[in-house]
Amino acid sequence: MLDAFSRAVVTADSKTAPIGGEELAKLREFIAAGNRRLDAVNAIASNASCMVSDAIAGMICENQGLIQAGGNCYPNRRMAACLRDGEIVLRYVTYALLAGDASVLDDRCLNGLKETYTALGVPLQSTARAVAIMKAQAAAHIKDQPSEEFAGDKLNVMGMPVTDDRCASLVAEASSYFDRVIAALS
Ligand SMILES: CCC1=C(C)/C(=C/C2=NC(=C\c3[nH]c(/C=C4\NC(=O)[C@H](C)[C@H]4CC)c(C)c3CCC(=O)O)/C(CCC(=O)O)=C2C)NC1=O
Repeated sequence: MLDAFSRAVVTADSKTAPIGGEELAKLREFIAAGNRRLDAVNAIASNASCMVSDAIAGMICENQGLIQAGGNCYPNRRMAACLRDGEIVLRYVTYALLAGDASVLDDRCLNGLKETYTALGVPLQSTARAVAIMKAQAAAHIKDQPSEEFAGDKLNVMGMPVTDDRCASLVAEASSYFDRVIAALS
């Protein structure tokens, strides 16, 4: 498992090169935006259980066969496993965002997941749909702009200090981790 710093070291070492100007500039940027990153991580972590239950509920709403006999979210034991998996995925995406590197997500969550799901008959597309919903939720929470329309009485605005671009680069980075999960299941 790597983070932005150890990644720079491993990359430089593989080229037997010193840490150069470009890598240092990237790390300087990583440090300068460090508090934003922590706020982004906190915005997701603080809303995680609501995000997961909403994403799984949304996925099932769109495909109700999942909770009927023969569906992979039936009976309750499988429903619980599905909710747990949603939580696992979101947790590892949050770790990756904290580290600024996808390796923790790849190594500890995605490695072998598609094979496990295929063996158990867990529908990959439905899982990808739930992950896509979490991606949209995470973007809204990092921007601290969850929509009233979707959140209803569960609306939770963190009240973080807001930058002009509403942390666009962190939104993009978090989105790339969700895309990585979807790609691993495709
Ligand atoms: C740390 C990393 C890690 C991951 C990622 C993980 C996933 C994981 N999900 C599993 C099962 C499962 N996963 C699901 C998930 C779903 N079913 C659906 O229809 C939905 C589309 C979807 C939820 C989004 C279900 C229903 C099972 C149980 C399948 C079964 O036992 O028949 C299993 C098999 C063992 C078990 O049931 O606990 C594993 C290993 N375990 C881990 O340790």
